[in-house]
Amino acid sequence: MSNVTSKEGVIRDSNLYAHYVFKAFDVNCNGAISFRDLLVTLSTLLRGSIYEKLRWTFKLYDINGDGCISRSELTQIVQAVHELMGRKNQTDAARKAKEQIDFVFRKLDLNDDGVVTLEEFIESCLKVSTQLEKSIESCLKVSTQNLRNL
Ligand SMILES: [Ca+2]
Ligand SMILES: [Ca+2]
Repeated sequence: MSNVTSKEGVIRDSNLYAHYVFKAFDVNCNGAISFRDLLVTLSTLLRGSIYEKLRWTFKLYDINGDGCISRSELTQIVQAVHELMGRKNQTDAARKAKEQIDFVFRKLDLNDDGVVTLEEFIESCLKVSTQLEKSIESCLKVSTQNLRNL
């Protein structure tokens, strides 16, 4: 079995996000992505229910796999994304990252206990997607009405 991260010894910053995604693909957590892992993950992402997709995303964010997302885990993911996008200005990036983390945490941590559980994650994400669906629906309604009026 090959382990991409341990072979290289140090995980370089630009590879951080890839490292987290790798971990989320590694279904049985043995340090390698087998063909089966790939199939399971792809079918979840492509054909899975909204719950399955959210569960996968939750797993990506729950870096130490203890069943909840801590502020420091979210910080690591957000920083990895910023590094991926090649943000040069460190102070600016750190400030932006902190703002995003505070915002997301306020939305996700429903009982305000400092960690986000899978239940909280799914509940708040579903709320956001329902709002999004509603606004898309109303946009569609408006445009169909406009078409009828033509
Ligand atoms: Ca965790
Ligand atoms: Ca909580």
